Amino acid sequence: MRRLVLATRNRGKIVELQEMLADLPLEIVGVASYPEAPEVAETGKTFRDNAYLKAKAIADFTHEMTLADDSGLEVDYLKGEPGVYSARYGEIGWNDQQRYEYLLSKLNNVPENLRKARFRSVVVVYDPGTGQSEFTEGSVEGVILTEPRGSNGFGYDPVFYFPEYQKTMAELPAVQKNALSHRGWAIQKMVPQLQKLI
Ligand code: ITT
Repeated sequence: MRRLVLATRNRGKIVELQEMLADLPLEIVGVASYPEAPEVAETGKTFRDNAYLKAKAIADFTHEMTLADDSGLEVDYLKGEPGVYSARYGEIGWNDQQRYEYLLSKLNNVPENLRKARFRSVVVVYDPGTGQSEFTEGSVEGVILTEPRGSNGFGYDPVFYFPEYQKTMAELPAVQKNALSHRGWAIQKMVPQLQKLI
């Protein structure tokens, strides 16, 4: 069976990606299986650039087909912040809760109609054998709440609200999040590409 390395160290992403890709005839391993693999600096200005940097660096090290996701939250009132800086928003060393509380503090007293936001994900699969890469994207629209709700998922999920479901991303069961999330859409589009590569 062909191996696919997930070029991510984010536990939340690893769990989701493993669930989403479980039906494919692939041996899926996390980058943690390669303890000497490099830490990849996300120096790109776009999700696409950073996804490619991660996939290529890990594939060059492992010589295996590699999938990377670069994703983040764009808040309209904050002109697209935190965007590519979502994982590094605020101070170094903060946890997810400290980061979303920081986001909420930036939106203090901002009315609901101005709290629109979206999650975006760019997924890339890089094949070191051919040097080819395939990109797919997904996004999902929502509203930033004033207080967190729910404990599923990770990152900004507790403050990202879907008006049509009347739930935050953190109140959705994993199966439902995976079916409608930014990463879920990007992976659904990537599956046919992966099937060609297998
Ligand atoms: P890797 O680079 O190792 O994959 P990372 O967490 O640094 O892990 P990114 O640079 O792509 O990954 O940053 C994505 C950040 O965007 C992530 O840390 C969360 O803060 C946020 N994010 C992305 N997808 C999310 C989701 O489904 N739910 C909540 N927050 C999400």
